[in-house]
Amino acid sequence: MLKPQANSTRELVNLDGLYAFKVDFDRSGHTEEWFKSPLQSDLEMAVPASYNDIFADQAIRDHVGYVWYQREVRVPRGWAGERIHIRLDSATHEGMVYVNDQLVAQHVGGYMPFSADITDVVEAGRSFRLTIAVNNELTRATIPPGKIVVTEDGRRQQTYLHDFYNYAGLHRSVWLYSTPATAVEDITVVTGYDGDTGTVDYVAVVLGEGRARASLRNADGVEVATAEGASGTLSIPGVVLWQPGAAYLYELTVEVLDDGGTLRDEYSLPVGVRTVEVEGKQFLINGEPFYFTGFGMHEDHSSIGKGHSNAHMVNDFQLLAWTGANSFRTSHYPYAEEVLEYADRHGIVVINETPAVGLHLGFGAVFGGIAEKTYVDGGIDGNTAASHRQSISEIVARDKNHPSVVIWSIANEPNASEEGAREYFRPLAELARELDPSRPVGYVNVMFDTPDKELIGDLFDVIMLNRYYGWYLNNGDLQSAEQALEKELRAWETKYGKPMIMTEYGADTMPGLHSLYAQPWSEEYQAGFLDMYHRVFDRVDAMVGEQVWNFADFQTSNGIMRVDGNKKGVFTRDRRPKAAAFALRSRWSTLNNRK
Ligand code: GCB
Repeated sequence: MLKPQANSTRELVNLDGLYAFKVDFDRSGHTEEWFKSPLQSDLEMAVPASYNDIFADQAIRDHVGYVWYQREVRVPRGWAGERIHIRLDSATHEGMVYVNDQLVAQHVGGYMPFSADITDVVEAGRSFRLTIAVNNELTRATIPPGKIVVTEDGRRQQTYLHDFYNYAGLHRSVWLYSTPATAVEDITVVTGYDGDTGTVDYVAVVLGEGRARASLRNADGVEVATAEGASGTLSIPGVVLWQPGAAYLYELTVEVLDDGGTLRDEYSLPVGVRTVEVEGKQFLINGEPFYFTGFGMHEDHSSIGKGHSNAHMVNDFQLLAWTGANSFRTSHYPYAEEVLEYADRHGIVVINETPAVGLHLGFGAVFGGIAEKTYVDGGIDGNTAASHRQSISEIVARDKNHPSVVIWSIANEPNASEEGAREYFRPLAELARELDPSRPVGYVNVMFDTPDKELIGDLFDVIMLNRYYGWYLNNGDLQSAEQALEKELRAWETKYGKPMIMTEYGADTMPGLHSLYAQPWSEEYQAGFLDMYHRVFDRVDAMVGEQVWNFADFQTSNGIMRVDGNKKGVFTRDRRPKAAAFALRSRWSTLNNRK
């Protein structure tokens, strides 16, 4: 799944900006065929952004169902004879794309790109009406799952068991692009090294007839290796490895030539040469023990919600660097591709997570409902599993070539102790490994599934734990929390003997609330809480990482546990530091990142 690019054989037009916008309150857009004429609405909506917080209208914010976007698009004159495609970097959670009167693409899964070849329905030099219907509904068959309930007075409400607001819309860019008839359709690279010789194994999928060749340039643009054919190995004498904190990228170019030697297509990809392995209780990058520091994050900002913004992204990365973080987890869904590209360029290590969050129906009780069994028909069942397989396949297809990505996290806090958990997860773990044998695979464990109850850890390479001793348990009593935490970590170490990462630990904190005492919600309590966890991590051998929950405050659904969202951020939602940010900066900038 190659990201579109402009080069000597391909063109790319960005379609971000303002679109006509209409909310389908009566669910009549499809029957009335809104795509066939200009949308009857005064509203305009910016792309990319979530629409929820833009209109000062509760009905739009709470809407469950489709919204419609529309604009005119002109196909460049010079594209005659090329294949023409439309690509959405995401549509949350379902996108239906119409070119004039015709449906050209439909995709379910809110955090992944999809595209359609529209060559046969558009014309170079002419314009067309682009209409996109976006649906925000979540059901037990989607990833993440959710459930729509109907109130007594007939309003439909979206419920879900994950702790972040169900922002929706066109969160990422929209593109029109061209490719030649003979084209590079996909590239997969796997890197390694032996001594100071690096290797880049590449496999290219080529559409149409042609002779493929590959070349590799170093960061100075000097060609260092070439190979003939659609697959092969490029050897790099005196390789410079991609290292955490010291990124180095080569550029791989795959070209396709016709019989006469004329270039038909080319595609270039940044490549970082590095290895990732699990050995005993250690997590190795380039053969050296790596210790993760950083955060679980969210794509979340005020006004734009989950919309990608390069300015906000750069600012978030700068704050990560300021705290001394060397990594983050894309909790709880794949982030925009720009984020991974940035991490590649800056040597930030990423745990890449699918949107499989909320697969624990016992959580209903926590959110004010009832605790249900998880692995039953109509619950997390075969339909959910089919979407989950799609999520795993797509995240690997999109992100397999990023050196920054070192672990696939295939789920966050599923029910891992109930009967049915093993049957559900075994094939999914196998699928992830089969699709990418080069990276460790894990899932993130919830506090209820302690090592005495948990059933699936042996299916994975790393143990990733979210723990809240001192917050949801032992609230306000860090001494008891410290003992309980250490006891549990030692039990995990004994049970599996695998590397362990604390993927979440944190305390809700009101900025500006101070206390001399161990008082939950105060800035001092948050800092003291983190400090306590760090003491314990430093005593447990198998711990190979700490990622605080969360990088910044973020929006959630309503509930008595949330005050305008989740306040476990070390930064506020507008990215001002709480006291804990300084404490982390002091630990992480002095901590030897290799324990
Ligand atoms: C968790 C979840 C995360 C929540 C967090 C919390 O375990 O993985 O999505 O936001 O706890 O703050 O409760």
